[in-house]
Amino acid sequence: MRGKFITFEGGEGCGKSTQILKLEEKLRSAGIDVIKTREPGGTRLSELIRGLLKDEETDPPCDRAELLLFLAARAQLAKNVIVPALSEGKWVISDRFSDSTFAYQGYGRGLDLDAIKTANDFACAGLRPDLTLLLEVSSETAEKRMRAREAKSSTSADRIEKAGNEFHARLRRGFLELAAKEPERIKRIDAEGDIEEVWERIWNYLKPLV
Ligand code: Z5A
Repeated sequence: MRGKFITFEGGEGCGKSTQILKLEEKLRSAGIDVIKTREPGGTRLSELIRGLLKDEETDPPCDRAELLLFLAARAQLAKNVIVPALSEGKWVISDRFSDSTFAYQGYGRGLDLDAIKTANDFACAGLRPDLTLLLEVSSETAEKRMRAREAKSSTSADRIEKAGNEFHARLRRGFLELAAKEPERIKRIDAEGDIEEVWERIWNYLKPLV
């Protein structure tokens, strides 16, 4: 039986990576064979592309090049990791997938949404998540979490994180429009509150599937 493909989406600092770790642990303890991955990334080539996308030293990609790099990373991940795992009955949970491209490159950068859809369908051969959890926090909460993390790990904001408030506001609105178009697949999760509170809300959606 085909496994389930679950993706987590949202703006930076919404807490996806933290909640994905909890889900991975929970699924394993329920005896489910699960693979956790992230986008861009998840294969050697896709991780190299991730490095290019985040690099600030060389010439930054123009908007179309950025889109194509995200899609190249996804094509490799979908073909070599996600599709084989699902067909072996494994569950795959991914930190971001196609909805991020519509939100960031479509609503954020302003690239044509129909063109993105065509290119994205080609890149991942029509692979779509069974369920997407969209984690929502206010921009103030996201900012606070990002600053706390930077202070803890002495990292600084990358090229996309530094794209400006207007860009981030557009992509947040984009995620909401995507959720409104596909309410069956994309579930909006209130991600305000502490880690355990958010986890409870997520688990409520997933418990019946498990
Ligand atoms: N991108 C794109 O443009 N197009 C695409 O097609 C794709 C991606 C696939 C990937 O960056 C970038 O690529 C991203 C979108 C773009 N751009 N940006 N900017 P990434 O993978 O490096 O990072 P990210 O996906 O944006 O996520 P993140 O910044 O790592 O944040 P997060 O995963 O949502 O949050 P977190 O790491 O779980 O939590 C952040 C901090 O908050 C951390 O210190 C936690 O301990 C803390 N935290 C988490 N939850 C809580 C709660 N509930 N309370 C308090 N503190 C919390």
